[in-house]
Amino acid sequence: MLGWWFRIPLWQRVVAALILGISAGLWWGPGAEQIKWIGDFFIRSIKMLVVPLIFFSLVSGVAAIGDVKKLGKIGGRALLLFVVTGQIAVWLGLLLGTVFKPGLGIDTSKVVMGETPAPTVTSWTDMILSIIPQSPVQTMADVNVLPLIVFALLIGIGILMAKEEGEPVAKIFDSGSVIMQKVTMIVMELTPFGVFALMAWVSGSFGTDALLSLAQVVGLNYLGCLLIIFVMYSAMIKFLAKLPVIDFFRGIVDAMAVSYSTASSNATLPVTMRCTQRNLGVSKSVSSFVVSLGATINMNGTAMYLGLATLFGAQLFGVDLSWGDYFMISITATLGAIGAAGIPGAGLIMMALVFGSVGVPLETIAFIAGIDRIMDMMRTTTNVSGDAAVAVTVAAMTGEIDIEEMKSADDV
Ligand code: DAS
Repeated sequence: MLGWWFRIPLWQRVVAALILGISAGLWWGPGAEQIKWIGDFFIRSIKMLVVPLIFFSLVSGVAAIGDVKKLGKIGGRALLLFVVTGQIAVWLGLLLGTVFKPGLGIDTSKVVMGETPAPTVTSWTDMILSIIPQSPVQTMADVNVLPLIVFALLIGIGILMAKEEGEPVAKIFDSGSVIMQKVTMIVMELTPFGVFALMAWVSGSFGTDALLSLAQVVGLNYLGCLLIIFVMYSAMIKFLAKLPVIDFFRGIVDAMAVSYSTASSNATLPVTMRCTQRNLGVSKSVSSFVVSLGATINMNGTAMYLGLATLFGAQLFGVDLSWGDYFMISITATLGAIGAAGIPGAGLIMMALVFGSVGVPLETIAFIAGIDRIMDMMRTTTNVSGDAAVAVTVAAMTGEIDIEEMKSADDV
């Protein structure tokens, strides 16, 4: 009876759900909140997968790499691409904010100002200590992805170094990884319903009036993200991975749609892994390692946005910024993007870190918090697309990609 439904490629069902959801929300208005639980059900279902999927895939993926030197080669390239693309993203945000000046022309005279925090810089030591899990089990229970990745990496490296004695354990993680991918496929069937409900809630709650009042900063956020996705990542795929750009984007359509509707890199992680492995032929080793790491520390959309938002706040409240401040923003925005968790609203939280580093009033957050979700969706899509782009590029550079396996999205 439902055969016809499953004959439609998932990505087409998801894109249709995205469009129908937005239309339904604009028609229904705030009442669409009543079906938000369907979206929450979907998000909980995929969040359930994050810890076991990362743990089994990453350990199995690292163990499959074969030797620690090769792991270093893959990790080194991935981190270099993360840093370079992150810096380009931050400076793009600063450029857009400087050229278009979105913060001018909004009346802030009635805003009751708290005391603006003195410029601070985040503590490096806390950032470094936070990546070591105190208790691996607690880290899993808290879904603390970065320390979980460190623990899984260490287990994988331990298996590599144990050679034959590590093989029985490697086999357990290999089958665990396959099982988690099958469970992901089952949960993925909920995507069209979750995306429809989430998009109806978002467009019904925010509608057009909230957007119009801050249209310029929303527009610049979308412009910056689209430039990162379709210029920077396309160039990376074309000139570094030397692969067809069209095939890349067709292969990650599902991940882009899920990241846009959930505004969560972590929740999209199972989909990003599936897209890079199944549609783009990236090896499980590179996909599980680079995509997991990327979902946590590679957030170019967030980095660009933090730069743009800081200039928006400085213009809003007449704070003059020097070149030294711009460099400070480029550092703290990068740190903020690395420190931001792959969950909805993470970028909004990190804004306080960047604003504080150059003395921009935190009251700025009050102006943009109301529409942050609309911008977060695009930031997250940019973050996830970047994770996939780096995974494909590193795989192509290290011979860990099977071009024949690269299927069109229709086969998914
Ligand atoms: N929502 C975050 C993510 O999951 C991005 C952000 O808040 O900027 O990537």
